Amino acid sequence: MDKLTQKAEAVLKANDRGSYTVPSPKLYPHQWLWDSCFIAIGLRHIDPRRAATEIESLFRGQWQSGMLPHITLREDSGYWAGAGFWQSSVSPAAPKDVATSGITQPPVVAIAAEKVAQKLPEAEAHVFLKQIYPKLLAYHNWLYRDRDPDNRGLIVLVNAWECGFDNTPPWMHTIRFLSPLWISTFIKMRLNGVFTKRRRDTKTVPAEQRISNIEALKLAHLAYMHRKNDYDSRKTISTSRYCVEDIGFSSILIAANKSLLRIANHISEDIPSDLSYRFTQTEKALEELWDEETQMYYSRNFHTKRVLKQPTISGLLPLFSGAISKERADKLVRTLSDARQFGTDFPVPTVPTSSRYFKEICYWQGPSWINSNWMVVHGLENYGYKEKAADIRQKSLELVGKNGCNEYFSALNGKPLGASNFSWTAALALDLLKTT
Ligand code: 9WN
Repeated sequence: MDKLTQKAEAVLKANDRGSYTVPSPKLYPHQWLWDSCFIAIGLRHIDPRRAATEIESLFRGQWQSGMLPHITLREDSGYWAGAGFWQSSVSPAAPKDVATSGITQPPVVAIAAEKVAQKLPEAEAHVFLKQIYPKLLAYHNWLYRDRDPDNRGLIVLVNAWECGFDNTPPWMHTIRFLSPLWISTFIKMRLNGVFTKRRRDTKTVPAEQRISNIEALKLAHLAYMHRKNDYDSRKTISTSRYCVEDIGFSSILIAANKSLLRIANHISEDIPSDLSYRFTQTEKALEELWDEETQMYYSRNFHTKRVLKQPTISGLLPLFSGAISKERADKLVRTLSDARQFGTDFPVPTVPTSSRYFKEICYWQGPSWINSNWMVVHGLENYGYKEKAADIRQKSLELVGKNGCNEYFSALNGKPLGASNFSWTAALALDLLKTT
């Protein structure tokens, strides 16, 4: 076995909690939605049954409404936004026997389920998909029913945590003036230190590599407002100004919708026609988020329809959706390869280096992450850019091979950043290695 495989397998083993895997034992001691999906995609190469369990375990947290929460919580973990913070029981739709968060995360799950099934013996794959399909369907139904109030096909997010790229510039721009009284009082009373003590991440990782206290408190405020609405998405969307039609989320959803259609076909089920119509709407609606002037896709404020013109890697994810034209794809690939934008020595930066928001070592504001690289690689393959895809695949593997399974890396010099032994880095490195 080569060294990288050994290292990655060891990380996944150490972070395994039986039926699910924690992203990082110290920093993230619960089960996260898109993390478990990426983890299952890698685990399928080692133990496809365990990978299937990783997906199945996510659904312990599914709400009666169909919502899949971004965190399914364990007790007494010390994570600052735990069960007492979310109080999921305020919603009658929340599961009774397990505490969860009240928001979702990028819908990678149907993609992961399809990929895991490909590695199971056919009879087992059939049983797995049969059993998981109604739950996946309920989740996609919830996204369209509760998060697409205008029936346009673009999913509305109520918190930056939902997009997965937490402190990404367009979201931080959206909440720049959000200043509830409790946060200003908090600042006036110089309580910063109190919150810093509650945070585990800045104890293990230098603070300048993480989301700032103020940004995190603002996201906590958005979560609190949503909780006050008993996590009723329609209420929150109609009352909150901080709602975003997120380009990354909808791009991933398109890819996931396609997986769901193939899963349905595999087990001879029919997706309800009104839902499959909504799928096609999302594909068409991506075009609304294209900006001719800068030749890029952006997220948009749901209420004002103002485009959030802070370029990020999410604007490249329409490649992953496979739903844009070849002409648009060509333009994105040009931007991806441009040395002044995304074409760094250790690609792909989450924010282009030319942007005034680029920060080399700060979380989702510049560093290269293996999950976004994985989506870019598949996006390039969708459009036949084989060499470019192979190049990013190779560079991602080198990053992990040389530096370890860190959470993220400097896009300028490859320096490992964030948590070490991070599960999805290990899992997706395995997948990148095994699927060449
Ligand atoms: C909040 C677990 C998660 C990832 C997210 C990443 C980070 C949490 C946090 O960690 O978010 O959900 O505490 O910062 O931004 O993408 O799923 O790895």
